[in-house]
Amino acid sequence: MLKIWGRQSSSNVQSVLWCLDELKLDFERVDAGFTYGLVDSEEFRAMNPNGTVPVLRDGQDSAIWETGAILRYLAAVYGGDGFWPQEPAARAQVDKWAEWAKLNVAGKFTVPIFWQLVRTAPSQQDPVAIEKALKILNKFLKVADEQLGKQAFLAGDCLTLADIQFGHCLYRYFDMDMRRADFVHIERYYGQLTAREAFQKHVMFSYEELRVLD
Ligand SMILES: N[C@@H](CCC(=O)N[C@@H](CS)C(=O)NCC(=O)O)C(=O)O
Repeated sequence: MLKIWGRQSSSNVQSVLWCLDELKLDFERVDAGFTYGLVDSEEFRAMNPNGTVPVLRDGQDSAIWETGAILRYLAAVYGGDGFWPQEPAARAQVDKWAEWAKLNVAGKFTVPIFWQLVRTAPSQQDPVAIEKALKILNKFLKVADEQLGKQAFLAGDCLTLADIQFGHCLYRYFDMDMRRADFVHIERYYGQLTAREAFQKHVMFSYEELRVLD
């Protein structure tokens, strides 16, 4: 059976759990990281020398780490052609959006915005830096908004791996107490994602255990 290590409050873990569930795969999850520990143990470091989550094992000797690699592995082995096309040119159309979302949306949202607003005590937050980070994020969200104005999902008419890499950030983006620009197509898309059981179960998960207070 597929086995994944990682706490449910990790956005990277959430994207893998969401993917596993969309692909209707059975898996076992082991809590790890943050207050759940385990990541500094010898056994865990033998699987992932970085001590980060998620980590996936699918029967092989070597575990897989790096969220993008795990997602691509699951998509290639268990995903259908709509989710992750076999043909390289068609696959690249999905992959470019997946890579783009990981770098430009998850990357420009998680640490500069989510960490500032949730994982930093209010007295230590830097509103100028947050404002600047939002401006940068909005530049990329505008690209997604335009794309989603043309089609239902980021890379076409059905859910693909690109939506997992992009969409998993949106629960926190819409749930957090912050200023949001008016992106009507992203709002429509987010509404669609929140209707999916797998998204509700794995992505719409409380992040309160991460909150730092004064
Ligand atoms: N580039 C890695 C980053 C992994 C990462 O930093 N994971 C965070 C959780 S989102 C982590 O392990 N944090 C330490 C912890 O939870 O103890 C990936 O995409 O998988």
